[in-house]
Amino acid sequence: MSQNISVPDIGDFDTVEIIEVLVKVGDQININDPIVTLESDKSSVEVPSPVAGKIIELNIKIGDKVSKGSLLAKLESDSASTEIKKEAQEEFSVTEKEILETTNLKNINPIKNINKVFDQPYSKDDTDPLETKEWIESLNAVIENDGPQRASYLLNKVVSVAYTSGLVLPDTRTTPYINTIPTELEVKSPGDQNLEKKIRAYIRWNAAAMVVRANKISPELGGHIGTFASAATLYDVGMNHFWRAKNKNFGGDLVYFQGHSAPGMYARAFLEGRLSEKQLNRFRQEVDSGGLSSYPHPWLMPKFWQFPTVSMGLGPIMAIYQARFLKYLINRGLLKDEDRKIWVFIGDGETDEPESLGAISLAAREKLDNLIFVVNCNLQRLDGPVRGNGKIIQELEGNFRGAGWNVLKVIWGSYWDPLLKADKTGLLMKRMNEVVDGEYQAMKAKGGAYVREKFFGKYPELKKLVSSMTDNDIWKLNRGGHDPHKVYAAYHAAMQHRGSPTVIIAKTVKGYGMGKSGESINTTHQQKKLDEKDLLYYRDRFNVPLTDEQVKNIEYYKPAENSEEIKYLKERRKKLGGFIPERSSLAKPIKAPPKDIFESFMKSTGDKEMSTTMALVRMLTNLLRDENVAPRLVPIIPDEARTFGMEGFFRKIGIYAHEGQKYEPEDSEQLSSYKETKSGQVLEEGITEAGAMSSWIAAATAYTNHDIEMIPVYIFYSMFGFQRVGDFAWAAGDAQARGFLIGATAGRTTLAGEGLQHQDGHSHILASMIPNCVSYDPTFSYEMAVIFREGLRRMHEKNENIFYYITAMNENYSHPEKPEGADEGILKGMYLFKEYRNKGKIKIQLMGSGTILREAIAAAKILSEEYGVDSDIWSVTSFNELRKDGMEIERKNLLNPDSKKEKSYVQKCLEKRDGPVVAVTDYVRSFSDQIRPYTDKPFYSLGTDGFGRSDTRKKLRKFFEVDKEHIVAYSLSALAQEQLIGSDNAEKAFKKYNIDKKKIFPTKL
Ligand SMILES: Cc1ncc(C[n+]2csc(CCOP(=O)(O)OP(=O)(O)O)c2C)c(N)n1
Ligand SMILES: [Mg+2]
Repeated sequence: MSQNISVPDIGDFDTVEIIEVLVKVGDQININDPIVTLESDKSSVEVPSPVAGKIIELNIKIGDKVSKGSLLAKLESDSASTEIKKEAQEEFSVTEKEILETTNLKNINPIKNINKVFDQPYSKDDTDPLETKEWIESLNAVIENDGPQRASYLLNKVVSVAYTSGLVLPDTRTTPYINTIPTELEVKSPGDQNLEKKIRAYIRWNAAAMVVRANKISPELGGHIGTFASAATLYDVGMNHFWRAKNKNFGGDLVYFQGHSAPGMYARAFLEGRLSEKQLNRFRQEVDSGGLSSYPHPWLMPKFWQFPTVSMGLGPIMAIYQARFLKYLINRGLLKDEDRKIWVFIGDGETDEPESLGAISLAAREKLDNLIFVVNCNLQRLDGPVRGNGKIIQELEGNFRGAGWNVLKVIWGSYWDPLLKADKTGLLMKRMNEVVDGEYQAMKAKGGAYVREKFFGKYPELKKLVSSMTDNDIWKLNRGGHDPHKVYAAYHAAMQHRGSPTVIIAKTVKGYGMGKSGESINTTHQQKKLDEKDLLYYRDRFNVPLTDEQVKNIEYYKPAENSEEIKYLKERRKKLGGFIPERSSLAKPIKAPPKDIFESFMKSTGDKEMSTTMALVRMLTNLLRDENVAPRLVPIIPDEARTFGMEGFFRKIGIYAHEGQKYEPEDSEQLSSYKETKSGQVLEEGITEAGAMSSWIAAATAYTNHDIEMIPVYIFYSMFGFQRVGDFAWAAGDAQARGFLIGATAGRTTLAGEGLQHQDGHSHILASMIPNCVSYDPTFSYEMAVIFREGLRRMHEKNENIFYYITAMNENYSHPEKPEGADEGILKGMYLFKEYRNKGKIKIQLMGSGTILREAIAAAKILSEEYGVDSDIWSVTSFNELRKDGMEIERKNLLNPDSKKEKSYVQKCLEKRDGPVVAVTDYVRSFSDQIRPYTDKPFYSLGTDGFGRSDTRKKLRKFFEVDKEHIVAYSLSALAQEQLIGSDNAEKAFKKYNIDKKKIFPTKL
């Protein structure tokens, strides 16, 4: 049966042009195959076929203008069914089913299989304990007779009814200051506690010894002892029982280690035989290769560290988006679901960083039950207590619970269990609740007698409770994070939990075991020296089998290979699939797409005007037709797709949404409808550059973390790029990210109306600071195409560990044909775009980049026609790349004074060219100034130094003095300064163009 294919609703546009016809008569096409590409002045979008079949008639050609309803083609359909609708329906029903499953109370907050509510001791403030007892007994009766589900229902019902009658309800964000998991429900560790304790002691010792040794070599070196000392148990339980390594059968759990706990990871790797004593001795001495990096830096230890975490706050948010990206890969069918987990270790002080907690609601919304945070609450940060006047654990519990996380508090160790049980007054819990962190910290610094007095002494009943205990017994009352049983139980519960992410909030002691030298004191963080006495104390505290002499020599301790300890440690890791951390990649490279995908961009656009952003989006659309590239592209946008003309991607490849689409979008009839789907490809992040950047990093490092090469393309307002998330970009460099960052709406004068906060005139300078970031500021679509294609080849086919930053503009203009042989120059950073040879007497070298190159081109014409000045026009695609080349060559020449001097690429380009250089960009002058030393010529730069402001492009370019008139006038003045022409030419131009010589320099305006 024949069927018409017409233009669907195209939104805001009346008529649009057909720029590509993607089928021909006789083609057999599938449902959703693109028929034509339409382009408005803002974006291009493909029209998909609503049915499958054979094209029997084409009713349009390239260049035709069409509107909604215009007939495009006729097709002999395979079936007249409305398959799209059916497909959508199926997707919806699957999603709905899943939603029902995951919103099920049982999954979100598994009701524990308890028999009855624990007998609460009477509280002193209870005015009617008997009545309270009756309520509790009723609850117990429901639990026993009708089960916990019913009990939970009743409680919820009572609370909501109370709420509607206006009763002020208790604040339920937090729970009492005790462990979340009741003692009787703790799952016991199957491990050999005796051996594990010994292993932990050796690791602690070796970590501290390594730091002290480094510090002995030079006080400039050293590291941190106190942090790992507080976290050793938290790491060890994970290493011995939970964290599964990557191997040929399993993708591996991913663990984000707290940056400055690195010594502990090295110390364990030493026992495992992965690091030698020699390597430990080279902690923080990396220059002569083979040293161990201060913190987790994949760039410096590419076979070991996976995640750069030491800049506080980046680890947690990157990990959240990592967990989300893992689900994305699974939902898109690119990875199989192996129930891998992402574990994240952060300090309690680190939670002050907005990035640490800023994305926790996303984690809950996305139901990231593959994510487990462990917050090590040692109550201290660098200078002092984290919340001296409050309780960080309670504060975090409130935040995470409020966001929808499963919260497991591990506050008290097993030694407290009998006391809590024995207390019939309720005062112990009351006291636990009322003591603030500043006091808790002081108690661990001051000993058992102090605790008896200050903690238990407040209430006579509590003092009595511990009257039979010695001060030492009281001192031994341990904190949950140091108790392997409690930690195991929490980890186990976290592993079982489904439907939301889990946070384990563990209470520990900073500098645990360091005694007077650094246990729970305000200066613990920076303690990197331990004198002999301190070392002997530390050895004794953990029973490390070293002689006094060995301790004095700060020897490491490693039991023999066939010792029980080493055998156990290795056997545990073998069971868990290998060692952690370990960085590797088995990803297959992606074959760069054939040239023809980019061919159309090499031609002139004639009268047709477009922006480089549009050209890029078109390029991406073309790439989605390449079978190798298409599935791996990850377009990432923080709520600006429409600004960049990318809304066509919504329908074409879908927006990733783990629950699919539970609503019919308002614009469902339109070609660019807002389509959310479980297998969606676009990551529409909302207004979070930090989140989008974290997603980009996850995708850009998928080749190592998931063994699959992905091509992330993150498009953002260039002003909200490096300036906003510069530290992430730096971390991306460290992590060896591969992918594209696109700074759109770039250029101080090109993003006209938006004003000071939006107009970027320096992102390239910021990008230039990252050693493995390759950056370009192209003007024409063929430059963009050549650069993008090379980026694909270098990063994703050749696997170079670099990433690209490319600026794209929103100014529409026509694009010329690519000059013959320009490719090499485009990639190296400059090429001769055009040469004026009218009079052949006086010459000037005009350089420009981005949209301002066009001002230079216009200026060259004026200079030639009106002033008889010839010019060479250079399109500088990358001042940054030219600078890198220049620096390297200069260094080489300095190192080899006797050898023939090599020339930098800039020198080679200019050596046979006459006249001074005038370089002009839409960026601050220091951008083009970078190549000043390599030109061997007088050099004048024009740029947009100063704060932006809103106005038209024309006025802004005049204001910043980068318009064609200023280029002409300043060029003439430069030639006069070089005594190549008289100054009257420049004066004439200043007058002609009304250039106010008294105008204040724009940086001061
Ligand atoms: C962004 C950033 N700011 C500052 C620092 C310096 N710094 C390193 S550790 C630290 C204190 C960390 O305290 P916490 O997170 O509680 O970790 P702990 O050592 O107590 O486990 C600070 C301020 C940093 N690494 N990163
Ligand atoms: Mg801390």
